[in-house]
Amino acid sequence: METASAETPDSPLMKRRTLLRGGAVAGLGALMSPYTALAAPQDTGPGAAEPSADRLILAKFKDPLRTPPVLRPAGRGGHDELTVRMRTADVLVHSDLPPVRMWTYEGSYPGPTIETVRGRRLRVTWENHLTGTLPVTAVDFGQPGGPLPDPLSNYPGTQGCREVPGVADLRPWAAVHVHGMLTGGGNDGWMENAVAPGDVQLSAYPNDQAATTLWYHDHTHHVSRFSVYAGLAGLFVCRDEEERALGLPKGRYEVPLVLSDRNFALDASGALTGRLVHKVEMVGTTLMRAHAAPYTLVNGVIWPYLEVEPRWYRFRIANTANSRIYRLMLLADGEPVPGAFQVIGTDQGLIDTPLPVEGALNLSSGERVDVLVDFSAYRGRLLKLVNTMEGVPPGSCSTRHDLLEPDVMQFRVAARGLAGRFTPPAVLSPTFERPAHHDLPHDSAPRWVVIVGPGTENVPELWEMEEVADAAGLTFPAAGIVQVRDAEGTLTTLRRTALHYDDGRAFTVAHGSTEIWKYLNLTASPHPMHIHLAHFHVLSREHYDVTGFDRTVGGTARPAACLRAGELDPHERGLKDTVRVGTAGQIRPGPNGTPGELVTVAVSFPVVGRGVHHCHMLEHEQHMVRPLVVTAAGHGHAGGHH
Ligand SMILES: [Cu+2]
Repeated sequence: METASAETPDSPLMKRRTLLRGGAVAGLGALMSPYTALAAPQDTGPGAAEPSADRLILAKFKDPLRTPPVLRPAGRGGHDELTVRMRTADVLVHSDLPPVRMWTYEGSYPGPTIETVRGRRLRVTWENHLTGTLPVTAVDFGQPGGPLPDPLSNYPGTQGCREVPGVADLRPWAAVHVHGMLTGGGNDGWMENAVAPGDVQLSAYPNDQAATTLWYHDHTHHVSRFSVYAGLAGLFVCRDEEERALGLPKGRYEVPLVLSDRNFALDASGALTGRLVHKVEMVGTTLMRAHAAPYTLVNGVIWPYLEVEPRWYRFRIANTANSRIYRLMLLADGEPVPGAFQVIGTDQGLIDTPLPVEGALNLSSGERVDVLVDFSAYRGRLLKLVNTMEGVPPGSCSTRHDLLEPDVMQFRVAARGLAGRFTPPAVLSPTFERPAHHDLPHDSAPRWVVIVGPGTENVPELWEMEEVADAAGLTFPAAGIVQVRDAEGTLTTLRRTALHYDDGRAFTVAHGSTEIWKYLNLTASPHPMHIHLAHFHVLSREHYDVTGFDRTVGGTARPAACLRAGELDPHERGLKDTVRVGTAGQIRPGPNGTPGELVTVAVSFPVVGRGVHHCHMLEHEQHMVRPLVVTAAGHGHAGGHH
């Protein structure tokens, strides 16, 4: 069989046989347990399993991290081809938990990592072999009067919750989107073009973009929060010569860390059953709190450990959780290791030079980051990767914000071993450039997107706006009118043009153009905003006083006003496809306690077609989504005016 290159000798068929070997249960190289027949690995390093937080039952650091299987496409003359089969499988995620029924790509969770080479056009046949109804029990809970200090979502099981109607019977339709892939609208996995079991989605990908980590996941309209949660997510790696020349850690020293969170049902005796539970808190009757589940998985293993050598590693970290934001820190003896993460790449590729993360590595749903970590100073010691909250000591819990168990995973550093001669290259991508002032469009007004909450659907709203040239006749507040006073004192008046997915007139963009988009967050929580058919540079993050917004009317009584410039995180200084539009610091209780953020991005549109832009919190995706059209040059005017 012809292959893409000497380094990709495995056909999809061969890979599939490998994946299927071992039967229906995807194996976990784990300690002896009721659910694994595998022998315990020889464990000569430090470290042992530890109890997790109260009522979470499962031990931490009991199972080794596993790495998703790799799929390499096969060459077919001028392009590469790959078949990926979706199927229902029972997956081991912890050695003391029964196998978890999931919807998967190729029987594994996360799905296999698709390894590709830049410039090799790729055609993927996504085959839907899924069976059964959604393997997730969806529930909500809540009391009139406000959120609970220790919400039920911190704990396993469905006690005290209501079942969400209509979810148990969901059939496995699927629409696969390769997040961050620059491909035309016809191949992007349009969320309404779902395919039924027995059918296939054929998608072609130019695969001609900088080396980076993308990820593929289900995007079926209305139900992606359940289908992705059921297991439909995996990594897609693109490599190129520029990256290869850097000599970055590779092989077993290059490790993907796919983060997600899940919850499970309990049986009558209080034991975990392995049945997936999706549980959200309703605040009064008007707002669904951001989804968060108590068990953190890395590469599909709950709180794993990884034995590492005292040397440099490269980690490709992807946040594939439905909504949880990870603020990652590396702790040694309970203390944060400053500069532990050296950021070398972002959503869309390598940056110019390594940047140390001094505080937390802040990764919201959909974002990826490429980091280097040096373990050579920690011979024979245990390090922990933890999730943190602003205002909470690193490593401590915060039940109010669904952080009952902050630990993510453990690194067991070998006492012996060579550190090697690797040092991070001073120059990573010689072709990477931050946009200069003259690169930015100056002759067109920016696009405005305002995030307002809560709306009529229990989640915030995404408002597309247009500038009002003459605001003289307006009185404030007025529904759908938002005024913004920027850092220079300039007042801009905006009028809402669209809100629901099927409202008229989508943003229409010329192919190859660059536009300035401004995201203004008027809500009390951060939202990761994602644009299909595009990539962007984050230009600025600014803190705004948004207390002048009248939620009852739905407009500003006083303009949203710039308070100060904010900081971009190191991983926000590269090319991206998803950006956190935050709340300018710690979320404080009360309607007026949260300053907003204005995030400005310069977006480029290298491909053509109909896509969407949306919030990547999957619980918001169904409602905070708008179509987006990128047109070929001249098409909008051909044939004259009507
Ligand atoms: Cu959102």
